[in-house]
Amino acid sequence: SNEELSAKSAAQNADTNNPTIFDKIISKEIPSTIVYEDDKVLAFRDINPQAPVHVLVIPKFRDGLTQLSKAEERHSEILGQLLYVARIVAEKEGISKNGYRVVVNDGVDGCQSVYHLHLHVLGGRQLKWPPG
Ligand code: D5M
Repeated sequence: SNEELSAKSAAQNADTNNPTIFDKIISKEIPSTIVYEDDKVLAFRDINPQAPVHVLVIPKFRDGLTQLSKAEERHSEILGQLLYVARIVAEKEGISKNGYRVVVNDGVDGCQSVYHLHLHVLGGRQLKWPPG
C-alpha cells in the first residue's frame, strides 16, 4: 500500500543522529496530547494513530538511544522505566482488561522514522498477528 511505501521511505531517509521532532515535543515547542509525564519519561498520542489507542512513550533525554539497536548497559534503567510507563499508560487508557501491544520499530527493516527511541502502545481493537 501507499502507506507502507511511505513508512519505508521515511525509515530509509531518516538521519539517525540529528535532533528529532520529539525534542520539540519534549520542550513543548510543538503541541502534543500528553497522557503521562514524569522527570524522565513522556507519553503522548501518536499523530497518525493505527488503533483507537496509540500512544508513544519516550525518554526525555535521548542520550544516544536513537534506536533500540544502539542501547548500551547504561540505558538499562531507562529501558525498564519506558516499559513500566507503557503499562501505566495502558491502564490509564482503559485497554489493560482486553489487552494491547507494545512495539519498537528499529531501523530500516523495522520502518523506524524518528530516531529517538520510542515505544508504541497500541490497543482498543483486536490487533492482528503477524504485524506485516
Ligand atoms: O514511529 C514514529 C511515530 O511518530 C509515527 O507513528 C508518527 C509519530 N509522530 C511523528 N510526528 C509526530 C508528532 N508531531 N506528534 C505525535 N506523533 C508524531 P516510528 O516507529 O519511528 O515509525
